Amino acid sequence: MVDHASDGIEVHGPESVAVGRVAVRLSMTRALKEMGVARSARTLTAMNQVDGFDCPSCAWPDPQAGERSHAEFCENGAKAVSWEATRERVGRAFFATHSLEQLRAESDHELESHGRLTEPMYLARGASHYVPISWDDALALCASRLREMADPNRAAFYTSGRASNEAAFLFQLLARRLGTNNLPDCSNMCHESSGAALTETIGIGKGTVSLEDITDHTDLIIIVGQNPGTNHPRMLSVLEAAKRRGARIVSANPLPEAGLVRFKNPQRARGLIGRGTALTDLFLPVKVNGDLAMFAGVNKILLEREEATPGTVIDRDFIESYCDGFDEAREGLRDLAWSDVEEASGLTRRQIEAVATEVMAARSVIVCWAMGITQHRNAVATIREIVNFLLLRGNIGRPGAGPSPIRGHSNVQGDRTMGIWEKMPDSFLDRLGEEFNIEVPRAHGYDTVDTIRAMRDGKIDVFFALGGNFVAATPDTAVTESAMAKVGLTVHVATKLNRSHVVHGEEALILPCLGRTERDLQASGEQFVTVEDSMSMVHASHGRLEPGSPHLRSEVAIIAGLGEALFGADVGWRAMAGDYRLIRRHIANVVPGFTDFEERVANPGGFVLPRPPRDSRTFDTASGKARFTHNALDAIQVPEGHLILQTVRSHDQFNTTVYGLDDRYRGIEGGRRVVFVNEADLAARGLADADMVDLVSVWDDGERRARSFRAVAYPTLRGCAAAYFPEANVLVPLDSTAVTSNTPTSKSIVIRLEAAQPT
Ligand SMILES: Nc1nc2c(c(=O)[nH]1)N[C@H]1C(S)=C(S)[C@@H](COP(=O)(O)OP(=O)(O)OC[C@H]3O[C@@H](n4cnc5c(=O)[nH]c(N)nc54)[C@H](O)[C@@H]3O)O[C@H]1N2
Ligand SMILES: Nc1nc2c(c(=O)[nH]1)N[C@H]1C(S)=C(S)[C@@H](COP(=O)(O)OP(=O)(O)OC[C@H]3O[C@@H](n4cnc5c(=O)[nH]c(N)nc54)[C@H](O)[C@@H]3O)O[C@H]1N2
Ligand code: SF4
Ligand SMILES: [Mo]
Repeated sequence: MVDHASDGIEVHGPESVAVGRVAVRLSMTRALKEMGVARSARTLTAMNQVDGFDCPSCAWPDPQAGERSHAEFCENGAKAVSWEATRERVGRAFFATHSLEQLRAESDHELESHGRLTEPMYLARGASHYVPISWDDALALCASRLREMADPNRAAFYTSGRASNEAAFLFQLLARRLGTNNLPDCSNMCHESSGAALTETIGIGKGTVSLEDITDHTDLIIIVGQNPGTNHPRMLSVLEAAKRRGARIVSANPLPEAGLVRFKNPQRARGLIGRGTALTDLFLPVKVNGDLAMFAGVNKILLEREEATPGTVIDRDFIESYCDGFDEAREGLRDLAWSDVEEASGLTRRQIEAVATEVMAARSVIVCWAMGITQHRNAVATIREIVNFLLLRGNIGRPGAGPSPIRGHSNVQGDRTMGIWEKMPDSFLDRLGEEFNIEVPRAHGYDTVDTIRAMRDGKIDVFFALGGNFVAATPDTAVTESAMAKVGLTVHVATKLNRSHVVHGEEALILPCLGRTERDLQASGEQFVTVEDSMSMVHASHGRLEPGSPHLRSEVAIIAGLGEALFGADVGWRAMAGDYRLIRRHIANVVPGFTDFEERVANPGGFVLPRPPRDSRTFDTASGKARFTHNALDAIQVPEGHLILQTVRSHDQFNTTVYGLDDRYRGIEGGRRVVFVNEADLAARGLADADMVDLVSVWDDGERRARSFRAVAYPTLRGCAAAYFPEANVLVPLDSTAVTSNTPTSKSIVIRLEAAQPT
C-alpha cells in the first residue's frame, strides 16, 4: 500500500449539516475538470433517467419513473461519472515510459488519475513493463493458462459489484462451465453478514423494503452503522420527505456523521438557506460493535413492558402464526444483565429505554444498516437480533416495515441474484445445468478470504477479476500483495489503472472495458444492460457517451470471447455477445423472478423482484417460519491501553477509488492519513491533536503497523477510533472475520497508538 502524503493536512472539525443530491458548485467543478462542458451536460442529464444510464456509484434506488427530476443524482454520483467519463487516457505510450516499479510507488489516487485504459496490455514473466497485446492473443493466452491447470479449482473468478446482470450471469456461467464455484465477490467483504442472517431467519438474503415504505408509510426509521450523507446521499432527500410526513428517525453511530444530523436539500428553493432540516430525532453514540447489545436491550425492554401490560406491546398473533424460536429468544433476553448491555453498547439503560419508547409509539418501523453493522466478528448475530426486534412487533410483511440493508455497489445485489456466489443453492445450479446442458460443479468454492489463503498457499494458477481492486480492497494488505505474486496469471477487466494491476501474478493481463456511461454497440445493434438496486427493482441502463477508445470491449463481449476461446461454439457465447436479449432469455429460464424479463424490463422504471416475506409473509427458512434466535453478547476483548479501530470512507472516495484528499463533512482537508480519536483517549496516552502516531494492530499471530497518521481529536466515544479504508487495511488480520459470513472485521480492529517511528 502506497501512502498518501500526510503532511499538509488541514483539520476544521466535523460539520453538522449535509447537502444531498447535487451540491451544485462542487460536483460541477469536478465534472468540468474531467469532462469539459459539452460532455458534462450530456452525461449528467442522462443519469438515472429512464432512457439513460444507472448511476455507477451506489445502489440507492431511483424514484418511480414519473417522479424523477432532471437532475436525479447527488454530488458523489456526479463524481463517479466524471471519473469514468474523463478525457484523460492511459495508453501504450504511458506504459512504455512507466515501469512497474515506478507505478507501484504511486498512490491509488495517482494511478486512477492517469485516465481511462485504452487497449489490452500484457505483462510477461519477469518483464518490467506492460506491452500492448491484441484482443485475440490476450483471450487465447488466458484460455490456454486456464486449460493448462491440473484442476478447475485452481482458478478464481472475482466480481466487483458494478458488473451488469448480463455480464455477471455470463461470468458465473463461464466459471461453472469450466468446473469451479470459485466466485469470490466484493459482497463477501460487504453485506455477506446481512445475507447470512436474513436467509437463516426470514428466508431471503436481501431487504424487504421499498422506497414508498420510507416516503409514504413508515412511522420510524432506525439507521445504524451507516453514513448516508456520504455513501447514499439521495437517501437524505427520502428521509426528509418521510420527516415532513411526520415519521421519526433514530440513529446510532460512534461518529456524529453530518448527514445523520441535519440536511439541506439543494433541490428545493429554500434548501440551501438556513440550517436545513434536523433529521435525527434521537441520536445514540453507540460504541463500535455495540449494536447487538443495544438491540438486545431494546428487545428486553419491549418484553418487560409486554409482561407489565399484556397484549399491548408485542404482536402475539403474528408471532404465533408466523414465527418460531420465540420462547428461547425470550429466555435469553430475560437472563441478559443490564450491566453487560451498558458495558457492551456504551449506552445507558435510559438511552436504550428512549429507543423502546420511540418504537412503541410507532406502528411501523424500518431498520436500515450498512457496513457499521456487517463488518464485525458478531455481525451475523447483530443482524439476527435486528430481525428479533422487527418480529416482536410484526414489523415485516406490511407497509412501512421491515429490514433494509442498504447495499453498496450499484449492482452488487443483482450480481448475487445472477449467481455470483461461491455457495449458490443446488436449485439454481440444477436449472443452470439444464438450461445450457452442461455439468455444473456442486462443491462450494472459495470466497474472498479463502481465495487469498489459496493464493498464499500456491493453490491458484489463474485469478480473473471482473472489475474491482482486489489487493487494495481486501484485508491484510501485506499478506494479500504477496499472495497475489504467487498466482500464475492475473487478469483484470477494468476501466482504470489500479493497484491490483501493478501488484500482479507471474504474468498479467489488463483488459479494458466500456463503462456504464458508454454506448455499447454489438452485432445486432445498440445494447442496454440491466441492474438491480438495493430495494430489488430491476431496470435497464443505456450507455450514452462515445466509448473512451475504439478498442474497448463490453464486459459481456470480453467474457463471451474467453468462453469461445475456451469452449468453441458450445453454449452460444458469440450469439449472446451479439445480442444481450439472448442472455436475458437464459436469465428468465434460470433465475427465479425473471419470467418475461425482456417485456417487463421495457417498462419505464423496470420491475420489482418477488420478496416473499413482504409479499405474503412467506418465510422460506428451514422450518418454513420466521425464526427468532438467541444471540449471546460477545464483546471484543480490548487489552488495557488499546482502542477499537473502525475503517470508514471519506466523502471523496468510492471504495479504493480516491477522487481527492478531502473529507468535507468531517472537516479534513488535503490528506487521508488521519486517525480520529476521543481527546481524552489521546490525553491518557500523553498525546494531543496533531501528533503523529503509528497504528499498531494486535492479533494472535503478531502485530501489524500502519505508519505516520495524524491524530485528530474527534467526538467519537472513548475507546473507539476511526481511520480511512483502504489505507488502514494493512491492519486487518486475514483471519479476523465474522462468524458464519467470513467477512473481514474491517470495523473492529484492536489497535494501540504509538508515537510515530521514523520510517
Ligand atoms: N460516495 C461513496 N458512496 C459509496 C461508497 C463509497 O466509497 N463512496 N461505497 C459503496 C459501498 S461498496 C458500500 S458497502 C456503502 C458503504 O456505506 P457505509 O456503510 O455508510 O460506509 P462506511 O464509510 O463504511 O460507514 C460506516 C458507518 O458506520 C459507522 N460505524 C462503524 N462501526 C459502527 C458500529 O459498530 N456501530 C454503528 N452503529 N455504526 C458504526 C461509521 O461511523 C460510519 O458512519 O457505500 C456505497 N456508496
Ligand atoms: N478496511 C476496509 N476494507 C473494505 C471495506 C471497508 O469498509 N473497510 N469495504 C469493503 C466493501 S463494502 C467493498 S464493496 C469492497 C470493494 O472492493 P472492490 O469492488 O474490489 O473495489 P472498488 O474500489 O470498488 O473497485 C474499483 C475499481 O473498479 C474498476 N472499475 C470501475 N468501473 C468499472 C466498470 O464499469 N467495469 C469494470 N470491469 N471495472 C470497473 C476500476 O478499475 C477501479 O479501479 O471493499 C471492502 N474493503
Ligand atoms: S445516491 Fe447513489 S445512486 Fe443516487 S446519484 Fe447518488 S451516488 Fe448515484
Ligand atoms: Mo460494499
